[in-house]
Amino acid sequence: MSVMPNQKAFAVGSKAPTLENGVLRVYSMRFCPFAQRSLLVLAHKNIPHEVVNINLKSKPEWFLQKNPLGKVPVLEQDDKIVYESLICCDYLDQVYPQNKLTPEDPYRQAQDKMLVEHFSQMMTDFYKVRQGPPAEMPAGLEKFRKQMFRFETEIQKRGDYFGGDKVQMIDLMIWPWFERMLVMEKMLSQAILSDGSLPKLMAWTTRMSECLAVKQCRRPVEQHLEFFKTSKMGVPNYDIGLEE
Ligand SMILES: N[C@@H](CCC(=O)N[C@@H](CS)C(=O)NCC(=O)O)C(=O)O
Repeated sequence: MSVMPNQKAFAVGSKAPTLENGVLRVYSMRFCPFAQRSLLVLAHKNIPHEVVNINLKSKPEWFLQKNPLGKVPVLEQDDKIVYESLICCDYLDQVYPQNKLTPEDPYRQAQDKMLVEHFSQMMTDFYKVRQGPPAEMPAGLEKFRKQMFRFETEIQKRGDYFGGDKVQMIDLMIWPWFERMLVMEKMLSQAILSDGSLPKLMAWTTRMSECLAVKQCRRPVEQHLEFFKTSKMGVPNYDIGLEE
């Protein structure tokens, strides 16, 4: 369904690939959690699309013309351009009505958006811990775990998924960071999620891992680890796992 998802990243000086009439394209980066949000929605709704990967350290001029913020994801179709992951995902859910992901109830929609805000704040803190001095890691992780209880309590109230009895937008919007947390646990040899204190959330991660869209958009653990390593060295390898 998706074309070119494993194409090497386009860099500065490259020629913009031609976009055929009517084709929906997503500009992505293979390890970007924000771009993964859009890819998850596309997969869940079975929307035909093609993927163009961007080298974010050396962005093509033509990419910056599409999104002056210089970030992925970006959607493009004919003369339409949409960027910012949450806006892209809402747009896709409105334009492609199959497998609707947004709840009908406006209050529920507001609650879900607030939860995404809490999540974004928590992940900003988490990345600071990950990037910071190793000595500060235990205290930082403890704070992170405390914030995680909000999600444990929330899923207890909601059901099998944050969306209730089925995967909804809220589940897909937060999933990419859970994929990475599970990788971080391996990397740090430290329980972040799976120390037993967040049983409902852990059960949700297992359920989500079995979801088809999640399987289709996942990167292998070794690739995440390699990407993290190369990023930390300041030379992110966007093409890990692709043929030379
Ligand atoms: N708020 C944006 C964040 C997207 C974002 O930060 N993407 C990163 C890659 S993971 C990016 O494109 N970074 C390039 C840059 O900031 O120059 C969204 O939700 O789409």
